[in-house]
Amino acid sequence: MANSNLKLLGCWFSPFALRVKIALSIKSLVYEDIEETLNAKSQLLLQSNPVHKKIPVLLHGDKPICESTIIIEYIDEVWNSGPSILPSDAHDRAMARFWAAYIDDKCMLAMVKSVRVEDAEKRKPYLEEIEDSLVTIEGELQKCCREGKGYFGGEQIGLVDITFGSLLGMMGIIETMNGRKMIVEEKHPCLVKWADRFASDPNMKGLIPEHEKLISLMRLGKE
Ligand SMILES: N[C@@H](CCC(=O)N[C@@H](CS)C(=O)NCC(=O)O)C(=O)O
Repeated sequence: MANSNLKLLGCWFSPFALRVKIALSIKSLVYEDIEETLNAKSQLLLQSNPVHKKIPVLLHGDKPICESTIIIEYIDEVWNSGPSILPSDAHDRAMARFWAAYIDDKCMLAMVKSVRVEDAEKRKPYLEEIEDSLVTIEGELQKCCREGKGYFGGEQIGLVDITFGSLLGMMGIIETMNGRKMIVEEKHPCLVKWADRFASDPNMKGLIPEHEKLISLMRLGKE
């Protein structure tokens, strides 16, 4: 959809910016993708998100919207140019928000901590936390699969899919760092299929950051 007057302040490697890009793609919205540098934040970013000073920020005209999940919900409310990202039923919507919060509070937090820790021994408890949360997320996805749904959101990518799917790049980094797969067929059969489906969904075209680029960035950050 042309002329939507949208700008996204983001970073190519950010899972949070990726979430917004996926939502914009689902709604077929054209936007200006503004790549920020986080070591020297632009005046536009500081003005647009003076509280957290973080990306992503979506500018709709001159109005800024901050925080990835809030931005996704905003996009879903304002544009009906594609499938709904949140369910129409209030209880289903509450459950989608619950699982998105679980993924961020349990899985993502442990993932971020594990990436930051150099010592492999000290990393172990975080890897265990990630594994526990993956079992829980697999359990929820199995319920969706039994109902014949391909995604947490049903037949289309929804809020929970976006939230977890945006972490697959970081999961790849963790797998490389630790020399083993985290999402495996024996423990997470539905998640394995879901991850393939998610990555090859037309809405994801051109959005997934290259694994090698992410690894180089992480190595640079640790030097
Ligand atoms: N809760 C925020 C997190 C956003 C976030 O952590 N962004 C990072 C980049 S991935 C950032 O801007 N960091 C800059 C900083 O912390 O100064 C969201 O969901 O949008």
